Amino acid sequence: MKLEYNFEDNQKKVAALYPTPLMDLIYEAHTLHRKFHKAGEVQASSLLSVKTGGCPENCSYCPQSAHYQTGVKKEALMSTEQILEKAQAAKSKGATRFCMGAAWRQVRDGAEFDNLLESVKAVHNLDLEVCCTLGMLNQDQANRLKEAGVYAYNHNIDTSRKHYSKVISTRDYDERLKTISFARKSGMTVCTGGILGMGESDQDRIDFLAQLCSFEKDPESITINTLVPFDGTPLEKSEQISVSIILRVIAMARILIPKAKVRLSAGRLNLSPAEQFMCFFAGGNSIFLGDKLLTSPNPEVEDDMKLLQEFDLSFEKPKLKQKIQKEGIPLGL
Ligand code: SAM
Ligand code: DTB
Ligand code: SF4
Repeated sequence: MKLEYNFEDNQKKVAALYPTPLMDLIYEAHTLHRKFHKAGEVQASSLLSVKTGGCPENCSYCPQSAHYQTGVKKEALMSTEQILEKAQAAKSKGATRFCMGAAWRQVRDGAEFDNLLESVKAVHNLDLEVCCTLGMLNQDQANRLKEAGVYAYNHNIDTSRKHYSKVISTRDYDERLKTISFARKSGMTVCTGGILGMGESDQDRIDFLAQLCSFEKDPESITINTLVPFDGTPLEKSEQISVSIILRVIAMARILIPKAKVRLSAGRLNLSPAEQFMCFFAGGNSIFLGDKLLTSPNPEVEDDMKLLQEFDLSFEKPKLKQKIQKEGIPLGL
């Protein structure tokens, strides 16, 4: 199974671009952004942890790993009714995409997965774009998720191949790439990305970006998290990553994969409104809306509304199907 395409060439290309002065890099990124996206428009996704804590993996950043004492309680998989209630609330606040996350190493066939597939169908029927992040999958599981109505599968490569083994030892990089390839083959769109601020070097960030553009087909969505350090995890004492690095990586992602949504994910609470605005200027065009990510806090919805208003930004409109249901078939269709 071929997992990488032209990685070495991409690595050279990315290494040549990476040192570009930030002013020029962001100018180039913003110019491309305008070609493929509406400037100033931000997609709002909502995130829900449908199965929290007790994960057997040892990801050094993660509060949900059973290997660390972080105070996150292990909870059972949420029921379809519970999930639907949250999805409805997210939709009423303006979210167009609903992402369900599970603290699983991998999906296992059986009653839990069957229940989750029912939840996916129900959220899909609300006409929200359904995204799932459930750990590793095989091809059959990916196909079943697609059939149930999952639009996007999120599975992060997190960092460079070299740095990955320093952060996680219970699985390897190629297992990540394999799941991404199964998701792609099933017809789901792919959302992948990583975390900045885990002690990686510039070369690691170059390799990470090169990996993001070495899939058979470019991901439709790139998620850029900055580390939220949790007490009890091996990365608890990590230093906050600088805004210039966040901007550089976002701008590079926009240039390398111009059509993708670039999501400013975990870590927004550490960025001022002006810094977030710069991230949107540099190529970011999606956020998680709602005061909680999976287990950690995220800006209050009212604060995000203020941010949008203050900086003349707007949320991406619901898809046409949603508009038709609400307003009837528009003239000319
Ligand atoms: N268990 C599944 C998996 O690992 O693919 C899905 C859930 S997992 C929490 C989803 C992603 O959240 C991880 O791949 C990682 O990139 C991100 N994440 C987890 N903890 C984080 C933290 N403390 N700071 C920033 N991002 C984090
Ligand atoms: C992603 O890249 N970031 C989101 C989403 N995909 C699932 C998760 C962020 C989690 C931050 C830590 C927490 O809240 O537990
Ligand atoms: Fe488990 Fe995902 Fe957290 Fe890793 S990142 S410990 S796989 S929940």
